[in-house]
Amino acid sequence: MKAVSDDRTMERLEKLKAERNALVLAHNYQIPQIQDAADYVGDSLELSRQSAASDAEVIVFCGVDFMAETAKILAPEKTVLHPAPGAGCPLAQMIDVSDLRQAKEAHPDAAVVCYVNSSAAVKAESDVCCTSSNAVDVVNALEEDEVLFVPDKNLADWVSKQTSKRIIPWSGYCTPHNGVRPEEVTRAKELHPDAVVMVHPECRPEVVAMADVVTSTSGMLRYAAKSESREFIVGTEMGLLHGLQKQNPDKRFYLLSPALVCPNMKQIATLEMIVDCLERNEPQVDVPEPVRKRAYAAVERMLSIG
Ligand code: CIZ
Repeated sequence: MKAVSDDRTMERLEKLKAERNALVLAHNYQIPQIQDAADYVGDSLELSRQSAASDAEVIVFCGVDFMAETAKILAPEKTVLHPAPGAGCPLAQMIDVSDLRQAKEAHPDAAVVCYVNSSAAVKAESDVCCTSSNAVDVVNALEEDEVLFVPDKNLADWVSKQTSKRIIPWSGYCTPHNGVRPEEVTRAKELHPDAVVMVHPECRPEVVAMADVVTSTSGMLRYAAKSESREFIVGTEMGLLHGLQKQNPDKRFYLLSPALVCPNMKQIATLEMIVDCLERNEPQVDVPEPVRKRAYAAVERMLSIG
């Protein structure tokens, strides 16, 4: 049941949004209350594109830090607010610019492809960015036969199985996705024998090999909507279950593993946090212009590939 205080907070939020010409964006992994209050819910790239396309002056980005940074990279003229500035992405933190520069020196002929789960500084040091839904297309569109793929080793493995190019993986991983074990897939299939198993390519290769569908969060939403199946085992962060269930009330969704919880995504824990950052006009996301321009080039190149 919704509390009266929730309604009051929503009223304050709507008033502030109108006064500030603000848009609230929430990632698919946010808690249900934040997803329901947002103007748009989606994956990081969809949301960043949304922020660039909108005529809002202020964007409140509910997600982890690299996502809010990507919005700022694509929409530098806007004020981008991040209600939980301490909400980082451990995967993005598994690579830094000096390590990447060293790897580039060790592989001078390789193109550098960075997953969107990376800092603006790492994007700026890369040739092109990718998401989990376009990684194979991005890699195949490059002239180079060798690709330094950073920072997710599991996504790199997934891509390497679908390209003839030599993929040099980084060693990073997403803790919740990498935490799913093959035995959990076996058990979930026993419990729900008619369910389709959908997993994110950030899962380990052994888990990916057992899935029926391997795709991004938005890919899972699209797949579940058009599929004739009534039941799905979901191998991505638990926040996506809210969107899946909301869009498909007649279908059933089961979380593959209790490991699939990202504590950083849950740092935006109340609507008040969004109201508060709009009232204070902070914390603001800042990306230094020289870094932003180079990171923008890597993102733009990905967008031109499609
Ligand atoms: O790019 C995103 O939003 C992430 C982290 C995952 C996905 O598959 O949407």
